[in-house]
Amino acid sequence: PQTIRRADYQPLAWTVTDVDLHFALDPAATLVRSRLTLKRNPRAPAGPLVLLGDELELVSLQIDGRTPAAARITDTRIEVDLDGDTATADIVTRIAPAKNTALSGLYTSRGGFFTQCEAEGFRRITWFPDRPDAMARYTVTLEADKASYPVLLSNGNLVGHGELADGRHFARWQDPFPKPSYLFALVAADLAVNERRITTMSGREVLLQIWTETAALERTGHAMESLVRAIRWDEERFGLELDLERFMIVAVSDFNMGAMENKGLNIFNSKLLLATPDTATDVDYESIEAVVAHEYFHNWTGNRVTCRDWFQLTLKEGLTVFRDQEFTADMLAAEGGDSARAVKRIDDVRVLRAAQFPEDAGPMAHPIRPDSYQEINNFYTATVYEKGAEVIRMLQTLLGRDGFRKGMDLYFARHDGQAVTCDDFVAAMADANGRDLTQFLRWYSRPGTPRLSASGRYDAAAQTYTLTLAQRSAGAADEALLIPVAVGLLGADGRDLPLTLAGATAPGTRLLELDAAEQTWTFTGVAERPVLSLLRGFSAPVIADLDEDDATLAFRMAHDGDPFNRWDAAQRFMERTVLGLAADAAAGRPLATPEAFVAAFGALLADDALDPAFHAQALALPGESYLLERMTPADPAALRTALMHLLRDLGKRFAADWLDRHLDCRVAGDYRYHPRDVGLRALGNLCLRYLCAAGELAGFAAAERQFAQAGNMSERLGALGALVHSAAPQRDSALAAFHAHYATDTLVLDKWFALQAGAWRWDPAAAPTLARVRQLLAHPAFAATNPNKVYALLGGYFRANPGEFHSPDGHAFWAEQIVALNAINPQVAARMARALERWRSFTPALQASMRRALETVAASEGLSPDVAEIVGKALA
Ligand code: DPP
Ligand code: ZN
Repeated sequence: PQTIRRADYQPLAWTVTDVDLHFALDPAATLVRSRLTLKRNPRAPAGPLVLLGDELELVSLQIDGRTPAAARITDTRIEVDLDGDTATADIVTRIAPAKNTALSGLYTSRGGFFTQCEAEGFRRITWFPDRPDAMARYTVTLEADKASYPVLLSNGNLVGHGELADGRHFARWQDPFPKPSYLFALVAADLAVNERRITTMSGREVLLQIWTETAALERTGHAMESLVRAIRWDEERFGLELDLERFMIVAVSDFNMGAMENKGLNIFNSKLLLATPDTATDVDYESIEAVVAHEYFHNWTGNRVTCRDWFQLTLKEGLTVFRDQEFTADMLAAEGGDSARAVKRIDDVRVLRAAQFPEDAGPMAHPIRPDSYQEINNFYTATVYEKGAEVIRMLQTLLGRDGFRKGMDLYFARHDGQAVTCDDFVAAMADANGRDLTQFLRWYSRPGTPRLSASGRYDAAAQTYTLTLAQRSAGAADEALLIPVAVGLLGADGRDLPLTLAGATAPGTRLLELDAAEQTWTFTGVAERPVLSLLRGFSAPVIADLDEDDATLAFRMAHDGDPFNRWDAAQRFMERTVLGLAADAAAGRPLATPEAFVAAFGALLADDALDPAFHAQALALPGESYLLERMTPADPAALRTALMHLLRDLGKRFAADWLDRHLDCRVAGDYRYHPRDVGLRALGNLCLRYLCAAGELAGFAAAERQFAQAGNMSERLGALGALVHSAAPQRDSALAAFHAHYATDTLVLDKWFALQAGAWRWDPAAAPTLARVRQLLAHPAFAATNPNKVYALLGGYFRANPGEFHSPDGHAFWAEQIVALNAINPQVAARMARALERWRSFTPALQASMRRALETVAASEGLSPDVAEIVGKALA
């Protein structure tokens, strides 16, 4: 496999100013005619015109009307030496969209044509300098059978349409903004539209459209509301306005990613667009709002200013994730106040810890701006996205909201219409604020999760508290990072003490800037021995190593004035408890939950002052994949035993309280997506989870009742999940009832697949989950060609069910499935392949079967670069 390096970047010798595309659409053989207007790049070393292709049939190539005498042509590359400063290339290509199961480039889905071009899909449509710094103006003509494909869409504005012979018709679109090829899109299908006109901040009227299959039209309302809110928010928070006359979103059922920000024509995986109370959970509603906003925000951060090369991916993704996180937080806070904002922060950190921390400790570890890759599709990672967003958040924390806004304004003033680098972004932040951010830039080149440790010393006589912070990064790099560390000090009554540092006093939280390996601060006027609350709001993406005893954790769990840290204290106490139990399980000792933990947990459960959404977060155990990562060696069976013990034990001991609280959480009236109701449903469902885990008959009955009477999907799925994650006798009949109710609803069936693939084995005599997963592979509603189905069933097993998956049988099954998926869809296969990359951290017995499975895949024939990179790096 070939390695691409960031250091090798060269500007294009020939740029494209205009592209004229013509598609004669046909599922079996689509003819693509392309005319490129070429210009020599005066700022680049001289070189040939380079066009890239992938699985294309070249029909003809002409330069300035003539077949070039000396073009060098391979399967993936055309090089032509050109004279002069301008040229025109005419290229005819034939492709087979119906055979394109990789879903990259132009493909068919349920009778329509759709595209996905990021990162390198455009070269699967036509020969092109397919890289993000080649920005051109596009005119696109689509021609297709009118009865089968009545709707023909592409980027920009509709400039012509009409009838053709033989029942065919055409539409011509022109995008006024130069764009890279990865933002090209077309759709040709039988679709219906939900549309709305709104007026933007400068008084322009714009048309918003959401296109879906007719039957799904009634499910587009929430997405439309979300889009309007996103447009308003970007105007208010960043002064950024929609720049198009028309903004379209199209839903598609077969899609590798969540959604794609093509200029003016976003294409969405239907699971992130379509929702009704009966088909979507509260979590789905929140994800849809966030992703609609995310893709819309890309219109500025990504499209108007794009990436120079793919190593800069976090330039647009980290920044846009940060923007969507802030948007969601503001939306939640508008209705649910600061507590709802804290819950959003907790959610985001849960994701970071569960997905990004393990990635950063394994063979795929990379800086948010990688230095090399083999297959760029493998670098749409939690590191580039979620850690990237944390890096942007730190900039806002350091510069303040206004300073950050000034930096954004300067970034657009300087770079609108350009393809730029992460350095350019940080330079705009630095210059707009008159601040040297050279040290901060190290966050862009440092892989691994830094560790932060703290030690405090209280001097009662001097009334001072001396805090020493130290940082450590894994690997060779010993240069210190600039880490913003928000701290508070708690008094014995649990309240924040005022913080005085060098004569200046802050009420509760103070931001320290740690910019050396070790640094000390002395707080004065500290009247009592304080308890430290470190890294409030998770002010930096680090692992904080705190040496707190049980009593301190229990104290912070009850009192920390920072809601994030209060939650985090509970998580730490839970982690300590679970890992202790897992060690006992691994050693064959009897399991007993420590009473100190039970007492602290009981107090938290009894706290009636807590907002329900926060309460649900605080009482939920840390995720299994996060815990597995914290365990040495990782022993999924022992961890599962520990988790089951703890859930059962807490469920039983507090059975009456869980039941009362469950009843208190009932929401009356019609479904609303509102933080208050969402929080109540989350807490009510969590109560059912503990009760059913404990095998409480009253819990089974309550879950069965809620399942039968549910007025919305959150209640229905919450109850079903509680039954499935238990030994309830109602388990199978509830699953069957759910299936019967939604038998023709493919999106909802994904939930049904995922739930079963993720099921724990509460009855030790029951068959392993693998048996059920194998059965479901043959279920008529399953299709290995549909990414959502694969993510639900195989992802639900490989990634969301470590306690069942990690066994020699599970690993052999994994190898078999990866080889099969590789032949269908390399991107999807590579995602699933990542489930074994951390194999070296497991117990020796599991390492052996994992290694065998990885070697089986590595040795298989026809391995895609996508999967080859993942297994190759794992085995290296
Ligand atoms: N569509 C994906 C996203 O928005 C990749 N750009 O993150
Ligand atoms: Zn994105």
